[in-house]
Amino acid sequence: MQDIPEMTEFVKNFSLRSYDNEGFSRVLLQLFGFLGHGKSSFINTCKYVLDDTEFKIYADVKSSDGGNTTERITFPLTDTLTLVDNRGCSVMNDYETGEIFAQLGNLLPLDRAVEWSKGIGLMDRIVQAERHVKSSDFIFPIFVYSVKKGLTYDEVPEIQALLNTARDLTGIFPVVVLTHKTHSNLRDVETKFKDMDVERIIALENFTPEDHIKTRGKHEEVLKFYIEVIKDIEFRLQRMSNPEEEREKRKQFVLRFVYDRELEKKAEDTKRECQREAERMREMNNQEKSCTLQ
Ligand SMILES: Nc1nc2c(ncn2[C@@H]2O[C@H](COP(=O)(O)OP(=O)(O)OP(=O)(O)O)[C@@H](O)[C@H]2O)c(=O)[nH]1
Ligand SMILES: [Mg+2]
Repeated sequence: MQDIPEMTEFVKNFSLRSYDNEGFSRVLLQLFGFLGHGKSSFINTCKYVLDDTEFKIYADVKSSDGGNTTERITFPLTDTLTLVDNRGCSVMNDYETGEIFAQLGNLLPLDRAVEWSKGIGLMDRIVQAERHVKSSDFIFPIFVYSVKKGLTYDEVPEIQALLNTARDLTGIFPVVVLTHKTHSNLRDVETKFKDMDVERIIALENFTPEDHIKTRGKHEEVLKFYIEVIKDIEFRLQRMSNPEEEREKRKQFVLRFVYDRELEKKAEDTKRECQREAERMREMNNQEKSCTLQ
C-alpha cells in the first residue's frame, strides 16, 4: 500500500467490527509523556493529515515549555480511532507515575478536568470513576518525546521503567513518537530508544501554526504511522480476553502499583525518622559528655 488515497481509505475504514473481538468498540490512542514534548501538536498533525482540509488547532498548543493540558481530552479521528491527550507530567516521581498509569489504563474519566492526588486519594478516584469509564475501549499506548530536549544516559532507566510498566499495564509496548525530528539530537535519541527495546519509533516534525505546509513526505509519514498502529491493534486483538476482564486486570495493576508505592514511601519515611532520632540521641550524648567533662 503506497498510494496516499489508498492509505487514507484504509485508515478511515478500519473497524473493530470486522474482528471477533469480544466487545471492543473503540480504540483509544493514548498519548502520554512529559510536559511540552508535542502531544497536542501531534494530535493537530494527525487530524490535519487524515481530514486533509486546512490546518486547524484542535488540541491546545502551548507556546512555552508545557504544562498546558489539564484534562484527558478525546479527539475522534474516525468512528473507531480516537486520540486521547493525557495530561503530561513534569518529572518522574511516585505520585506522578501512579497518576500516569491510572490515565493510561483508562481508569480515570475522559473529557473532565484532571485533579491530581496522591496515594489513597488516587485509589478513591479510580473507584469513583468506574461508572464513567467504558470497558469497551481498547487501549493503545503512544509515548511522545521531543528530540529537541535530548536524552542523557542518566534519564534512560526512568524512561525504560515507564515504558515497561506501560507495556505490562496495556499488553502493548508503547509506540514512540519523536517530535522535532530535524533537531541534531535525532540519531542519539533514536539509538537510545532502540536500545530500550522499542519496536516502533516514528520521528516527525509536527505541523504547527507557524509551519504547516503539507509535503508528500510528511503526509505519508503520518499515514504510515496509522497503518503500523492498526497492524499492532489487529495482532493484539487476537490475544486479548474480554474487555471487562482486561479493564479489571488494569485496575488491579494500578491499584497494586499505587499501594506498593505508598508502602515504600511509608518505609522510607520511617527509616528517615529513625535516622533523625538516632542523630538526636548522639547529639544529646555528646552534650552530656562535654557537660560531665566541664
Ligand atoms: N518545530 C517543532 N515544534 C514543535 C513540534 N512539536 C511541538 N512543537 C512546539 O512545541 C511546543 C509545545 O508543544 P505542545 O504540542 O503544546 O506539547 P504538549 O506535550 O501538548 O504540552 P503539554 O500539554 O503542555 O504537556 C509548541 O510551541 C509547539 O508548536 C515539532 O515537531 N516541531
Ligand atoms: Mg498539550
